Amino acid sequence: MMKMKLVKTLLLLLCVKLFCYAVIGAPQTCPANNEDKCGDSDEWKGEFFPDIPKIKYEGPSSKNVLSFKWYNAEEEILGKKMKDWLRFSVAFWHTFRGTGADPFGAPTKYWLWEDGTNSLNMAKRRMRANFEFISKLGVDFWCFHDRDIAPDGKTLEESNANLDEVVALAQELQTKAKKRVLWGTAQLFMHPRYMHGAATSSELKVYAYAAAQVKKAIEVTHYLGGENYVFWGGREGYQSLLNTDMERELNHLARFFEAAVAYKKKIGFNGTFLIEPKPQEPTKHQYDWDAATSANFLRKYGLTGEFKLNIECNHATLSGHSCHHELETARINGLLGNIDANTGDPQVGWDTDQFLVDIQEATLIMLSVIRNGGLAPGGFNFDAKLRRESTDVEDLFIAHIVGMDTLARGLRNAAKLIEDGSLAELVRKRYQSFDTEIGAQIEAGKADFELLEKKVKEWGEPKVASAKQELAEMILQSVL
Ligand code: XLS
Ligand code: NI
Ligand code: NI
Repeated sequence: MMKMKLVKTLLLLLCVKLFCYAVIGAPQTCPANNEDKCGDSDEWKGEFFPDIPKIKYEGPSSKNVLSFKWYNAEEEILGKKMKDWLRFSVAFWHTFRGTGADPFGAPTKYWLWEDGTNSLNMAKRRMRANFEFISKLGVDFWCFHDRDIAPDGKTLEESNANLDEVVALAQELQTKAKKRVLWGTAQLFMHPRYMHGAATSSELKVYAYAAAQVKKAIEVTHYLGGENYVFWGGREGYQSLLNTDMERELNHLARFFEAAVAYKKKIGFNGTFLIEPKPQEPTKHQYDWDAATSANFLRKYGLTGEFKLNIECNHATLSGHSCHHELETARINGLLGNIDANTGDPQVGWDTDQFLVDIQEATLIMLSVIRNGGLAPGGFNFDAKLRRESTDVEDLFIAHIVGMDTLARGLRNAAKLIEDGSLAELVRKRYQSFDTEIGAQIEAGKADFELLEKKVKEWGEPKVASAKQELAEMILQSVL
């Protein structure tokens, strides 16, 4: 009897609870250590992340993991708001399609909103989670591949129809949330048809398929008001030169880009086209090896005016350069358009796509960005994932927060370095011998070898000054 009564009471309680859910939506939870924050219900509202408040700036002394210590969106640094220098973007593929699977093991992440399928309904639900996530995080942009946001169909028509359905919802959600697309792209590397490449495939029908897919991806990026469009040539490269006509493949790639430019103009898409260099992985050799190789490709085919580069820091280190080097190479060639913000592991030789946490590296990155006058219409896309072993929903927020704080700190440091001026002075002094009459003649291309030989005879053996490398490092360290 007692038991029956208990069951009845429990059932009643459950009904009341269910009724409440139906009327007021999902319950709001309030972590024990954060009770004082739960008064303001708007901060915690949400269907997917009810345990996470809207992330706010609390300053460097805050111990709240769910707050910014250095990124203060509205604060002005060197005459521009932090949010306008940084233009952060969440990468849909890592944050919402990353499962933690690796070549040795199954997925490790089981997000509550996932139902384990790749259905259209699931795609829509995920899209809603995406906008709740970026709204709580306080980021203005997002980036996507066509196939991350909507399931691939059996035919191109079916894939396009799926994409249209998800994109219509994305458009509605992003308007409501006041968010924007930093860039869109086509996934031309996962499907087996692309095993020999897409635009550089040895198969004509694959080239055509890739063209049709990119055509649609540009259309939906345009529809969503995307500010850029990225070409990452994951399989545009080779595994063996013995079976490869490299010259023909590169010509095909150039024709593909020309056709993309023509189509972009035809439909009135004004976003910037970006090429994302990477030396290898998945191919042994990717044609867009690094910034210099990509710049040369664009120049050879007369495409420099139509494209800029999207520099990814982990790709930079894979090609044997620092991220700073790649950014400077892009910048001095007038090609710095966007940054895929991530980092590799110094002990690991592949694209681990970790969130950037190195403050010194971030300072050098921001030095290039400031010298470039910012990145707009580009920005910082977090092409970064949680590691396999990080499996809490909270980790998704923490990872982005630390990534944003690292770059914000880099921005503050770089501004200090510029305002201090001693590094610039060190560099100026190093080259001051060229600030002379003969130096000016050399730089203007007016000093021939005979003149310089005459001068050497007049001057004798040159006295060579110190490079002051350690001093430069000391100055850099003083702002970290
Ligand atoms: C992979 C690339 C990829 C591009 C978009 O290494 O970084 O994620 O950014 O296709
Ligand atoms: Ni990338
Ligand atoms: Ni990458």
